Amino acid sequence: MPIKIALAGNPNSGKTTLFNSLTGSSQYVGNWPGVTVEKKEGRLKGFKDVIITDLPGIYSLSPYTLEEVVSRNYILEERPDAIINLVDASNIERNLYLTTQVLELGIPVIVALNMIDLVNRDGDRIDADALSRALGCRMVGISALKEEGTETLAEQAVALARSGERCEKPIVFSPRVEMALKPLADIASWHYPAERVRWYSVKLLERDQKLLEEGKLTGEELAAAEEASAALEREYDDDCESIIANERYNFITELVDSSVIRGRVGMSVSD
Ligand code: BGO
Repeated sequence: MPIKIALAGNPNSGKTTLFNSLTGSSQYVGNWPGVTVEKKEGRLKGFKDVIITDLPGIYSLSPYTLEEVVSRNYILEERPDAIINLVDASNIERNLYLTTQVLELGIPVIVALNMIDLVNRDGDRIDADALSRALGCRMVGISALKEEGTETLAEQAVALARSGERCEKPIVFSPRVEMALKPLADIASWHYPAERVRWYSVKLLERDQKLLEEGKLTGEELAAAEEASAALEREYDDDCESIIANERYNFITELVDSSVIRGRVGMSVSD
């Protein structure tokens, strides 16, 4: 069985550039089943038995756009051996939003901080070790355009896929949200393998339509999940999807503040 590695990232994060660099001429292009979204796969250069699948560019793993649905279905159903999450390091704050979700899927993840050449050009510095510790996953700085760091990324991604080593889940949410997630994790653990419980408990709290449509949960479990979401919403006077999104952004803001050193005072890394 070949090793499967998926490439996930925001639109414009450099996925096409990286995919071309990693696979060279061994690419095949088709469509994802049933939809007119392009599917690209290729063999990783230098590795006979490793297939890279380029997922559509996405900002989130919500079930709202075709690209999001295609990406999450592939990850949840095909279970790649590892995910390379490509992050535009010159726009790190926005890109890490997807990262916090990818890390919940229970699949080994390596984050590739792309466009490091732009970050360096601007005199900014990213403390990748601090980011890696806080996110609980491996991290490699690369420039897909200049093909710098891409060999190291490929080697580390393959090693990760072979080892099956899953990341430690980062502490993203507040104690109150964690409290709401606890009974949902108990419910999810009846239906899903342990490594996927985090993903499904967050999705249950958000009343994710695709998950509810799966029809795996009993009426009693659905009622308990609804009560957990409704209680949190009453306290926050906000809907669960927004509560979760806000907490992700708060976590990322703090993380970026403590791990990105700006070369030009008053400028953000993306300027
Ligand atoms: C244009 N460094 C730099 N500096 N740029 C990069 C890097 C990197 O490491 N990686 C990618 N880019 P895609 P998605 C462009 O096309 O791979 C650039 O959507 C231009 N085009 O070259 O397409 C890459 O697949 C005119 O830039 O991303 C591309 O994820 C002027 O990031 C862009 C300037 O890369 C998006 C840039 C006509």
